[in-house]
Amino acid sequence: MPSLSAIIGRLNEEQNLPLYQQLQRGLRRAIEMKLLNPEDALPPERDLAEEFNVSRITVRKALDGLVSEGLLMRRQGSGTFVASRVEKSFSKLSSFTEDMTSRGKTPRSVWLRKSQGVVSPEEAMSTGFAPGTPVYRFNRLRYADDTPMALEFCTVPAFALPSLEAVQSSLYDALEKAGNRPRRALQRLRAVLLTAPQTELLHGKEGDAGLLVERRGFLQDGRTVEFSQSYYCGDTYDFVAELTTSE
Ligand code: 16G
Repeated sequence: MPSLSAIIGRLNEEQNLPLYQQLQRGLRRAIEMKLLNPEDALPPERDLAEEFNVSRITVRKALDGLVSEGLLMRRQGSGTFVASRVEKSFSKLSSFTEDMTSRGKTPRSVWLRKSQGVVSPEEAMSTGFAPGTPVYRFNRLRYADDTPMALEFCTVPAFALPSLEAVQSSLYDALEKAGNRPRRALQRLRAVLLTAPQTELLHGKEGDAGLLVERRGFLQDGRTVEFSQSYYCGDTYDFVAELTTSE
């Protein structure tokens, strides 16, 4: 990578714009013009401060702003990188854990709720479960490394798992072990406005556009084994599908 000052130019005390904003503007432009690419590592803050002849506090402030805009990401212990959008296949029946692992990221979840009960009227409508069917519910905030990626609500019929505690890090692993991993699924995607609590969890900004992906998974014999709703920040995901003509 060429030196950043060669890309961005020198910062100028004389300008009306504060130095940290000049640095931010330069980095933003460099990312937009693809002079800096996803996953490129930025030099350490100390080196940037020296290169641009500003204090480390100025550099830190500039980078903090770009991290919260989602243009940069920090990885603990290894520095600051240009953020990459996650491409997710819309035609593969994969799990969050598999999606993230295949991209070299470490999946992690923060549990918000794990409970058992009977199917709610709303769940009964989306799953076809008869009223009274025992279910497990899993609500997690899902991370790739240190970045929150999705807020997920899953409902699984109790017959599909040996216990509530069977799900530790991956729901699909637990279903697989029980011989009940979904083999087919229906999926629907729609744009949503994230609510204030959702944006807070996903580190977004109020009014951010989000994506809601709902999946209903089926066993080989046609029984529903999963109903899940996943909320993503609109700017972190690209959903990609391969289309072919039917012969
Ligand atoms: C994905 C699935 C979700 C499934 C979860 C299992 C989409 C849109 N949704 O997030 O339906 O419950 O993976 O992940 O892909 P896990 O096995 O890592 O818990």
